[in-house]
Amino acid sequence: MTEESFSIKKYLRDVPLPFCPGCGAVTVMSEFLKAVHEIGHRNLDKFVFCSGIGCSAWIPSPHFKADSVHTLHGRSIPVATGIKLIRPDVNVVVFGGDGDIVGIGLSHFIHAARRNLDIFVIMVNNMIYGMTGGQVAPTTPFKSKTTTTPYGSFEYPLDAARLAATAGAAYVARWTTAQATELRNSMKKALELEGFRFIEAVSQCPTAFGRRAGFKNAGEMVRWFRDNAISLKEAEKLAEDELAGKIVTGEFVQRQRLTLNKFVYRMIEEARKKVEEI
Ligand SMILES: Cc1ncc(C[n+]2csc(CCOP(=O)(O)OP(=O)(O)O)c2C)c(N)n1
Ligand code: SF4
Repeated sequence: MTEESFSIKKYLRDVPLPFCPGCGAVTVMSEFLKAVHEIGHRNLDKFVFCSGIGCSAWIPSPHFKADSVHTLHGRSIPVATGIKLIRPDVNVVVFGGDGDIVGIGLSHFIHAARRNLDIFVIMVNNMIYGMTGGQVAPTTPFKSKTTTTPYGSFEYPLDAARLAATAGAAYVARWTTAQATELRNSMKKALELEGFRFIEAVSQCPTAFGRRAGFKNAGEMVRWFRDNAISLKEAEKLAEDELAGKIVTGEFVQRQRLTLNKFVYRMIEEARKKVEEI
């Protein structure tokens, strides 16, 4: 069998993409599709995509040639829960921004990880509410200037990867868009695992975050990621104040636990047997 080369066009509808030039969402989109291709898929027929509202939520819908649900802001995980429970045979993948997934949607995120719901969540962490023009997000770096924090944010950012790992996720990793190969390999791994899988892709939003935070362009932001990304091993050796400004990347957890789906279907089977015995 000859290896079919990757062409992103095969996976995308002929609709213009809504992203600004240099937006990191394009890297996340293309690395995901390459990952799907590299593990042997040739279309997206075995997938259902779910997203909320935000720039990052446009990644799958309406662009992927696939079934997708564009839900309300913050509610992609509850909708994905319903889809996965009723259609355990499909791969349910959620795309969303940091505001969508760990701002308004935070409690759904924690509970899906706790329940080990069998879905794959890809969060594009651009550190801002991009689509609405650059308001501070729960992930905005300390002291960063945004439209709602003109003197700099005085809040400490949320660490979504560590939170997912603590809550019980099956697989958690964080990479930046400067680490496209690592991001893709991690996506390939997550696609083939079971349970709640979460990848945080730290990504550049040159328009709503970069300009105000003092970056000249998207390239400068990617270089910032490249120069400040450190591994979990390196991070272990640093004190808290030395970690300021660093982006800790790598695989945070990989564990096996019964998934919510398997548990629910097992219970249904047991209940059925009991009824038949009566
Ligand atoms: C219930 C609700 N509240 C607020 C909004 C307005 N809104 C739309 S997108 C968004 C935030 C987008 O930020 P994020 O999820 O991080 O995605 P990004 O655009 O940065 O990719 C907000 C607040 C909305 N659509 N619905
Ligand atoms: S506003 Fe930011 S996140 Fe939205 S498309 Fe533009 S660069 Fe990307």
